[in-house]
Amino acid sequence: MPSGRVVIVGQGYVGLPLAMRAADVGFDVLGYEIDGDRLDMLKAGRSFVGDVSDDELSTHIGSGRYRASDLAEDCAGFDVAVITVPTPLREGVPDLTFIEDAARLLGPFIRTGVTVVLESTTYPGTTTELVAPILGNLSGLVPGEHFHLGHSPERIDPGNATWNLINTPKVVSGVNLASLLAVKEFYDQLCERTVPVTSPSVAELSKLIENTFRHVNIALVNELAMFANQLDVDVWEAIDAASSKPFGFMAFRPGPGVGGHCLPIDPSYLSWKVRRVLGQSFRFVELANDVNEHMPDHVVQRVMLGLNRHGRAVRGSHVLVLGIAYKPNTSDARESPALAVIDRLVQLGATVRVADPHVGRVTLDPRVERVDATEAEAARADIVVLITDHDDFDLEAISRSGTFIFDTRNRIAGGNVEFL
Ligand code: SAJ
Repeated sequence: MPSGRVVIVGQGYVGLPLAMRAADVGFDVLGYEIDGDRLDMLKAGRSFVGDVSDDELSTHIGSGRYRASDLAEDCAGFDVAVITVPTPLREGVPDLTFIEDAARLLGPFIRTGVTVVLESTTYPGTTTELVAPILGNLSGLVPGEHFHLGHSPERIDPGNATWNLINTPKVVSGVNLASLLAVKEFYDQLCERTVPVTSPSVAELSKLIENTFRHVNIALVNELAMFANQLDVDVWEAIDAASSKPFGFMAFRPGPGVGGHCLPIDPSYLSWKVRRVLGQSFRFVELANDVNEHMPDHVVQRVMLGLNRHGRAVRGSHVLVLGIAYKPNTSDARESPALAVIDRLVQLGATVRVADPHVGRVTLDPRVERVDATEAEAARADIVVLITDHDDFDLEAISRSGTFIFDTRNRIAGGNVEFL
């Protein structure tokens, strides 16, 4: 039975599941969270992370294995500390202030023999060039020599019913062999399989490769979809046919754009590093960004053309948008292409109603009305635009309305439907 004190800095969709797993296996866990609302919820045993239930959180609070805090002194005495804070972009530039703040928080509490791990997604070199000096300077100890330091990329896919922290292989690294072994030892107690690599930079790059691979391939099929539509070839059927190849192919499908907390952001950490250090452009990433960021405009253009064929201008038309979330069956609207499509349609003078049962409060133009996705609502519209294909949308009812539908996910059959 593992024992020891674990501090996890950042209790979001990565940090809270990690905290729960560490408590599950026997560690005493301190979840450090600076957001007051989140902290209040955690202390009350209420989870704001879909993959963590209130029961699980309350059980660990009740057993004394988990507590949440925003007091720096509560981090004292840790054996293992994991940094799971956001790494956003600010005007296209990586923002590592949360990582820096976390390192400054932990630095004074570093003791000989402890282990610190960075999980946040970032460009190669962050662990050794940014985190290590802060920890070393604040503790007076030497990373790798007096305490262990490494990087282990997060692979949490919120809502994924198949793959989770336990059964997803975990890449682990250390600034030296002793650190690698210490980081590996920690995660071997949490995960079924760890994947040691020779340096934190390799671990950091591996994560960026995973998401850049998706971003670039999604951009490929998005650009292909725009051309195939003009060539009057069904790209969706062609991708399905290509998928029959049992080797050497992975299907990606066109969409209204790329949202979420990973794909629109992570690849730009790589291209920024290449430009900053090498003075060169990572053309695949920059091109993929251009294509994927263009998709909301392409959707609006197709809506305009569709309305035009039905003798209507966008201005004054009633548009029902189905979906706000960035991908199906999630409440997450971060970077969602739906937000850009809605804004552009409002700017063009359309009356826009939006249906998304998963997404709660979200900032929309005050003229946009939230409605239910019903046949009646579809019948009131001049066009229905499917952006996010949530499983609980009754798409047959929407199609029965007879209203012209622009389907960006190729989910609806019918003579009144056009797709991306
Ligand atoms: N998308 C497409 N076409 C596709 C796949 C996705 O347009 O063929 C769009 C989605 O609609 C969404 C965006 O791209 O707007 C991102 O979709 P995603 O399936 O990549 O989902 P994410 O952003 O939640 O990615 C996460 C990542 N997980 C981690 O970073 C730990 C990613 O590495 C996973 O591969 C992905 O989940 C997954 O497989 O579910």
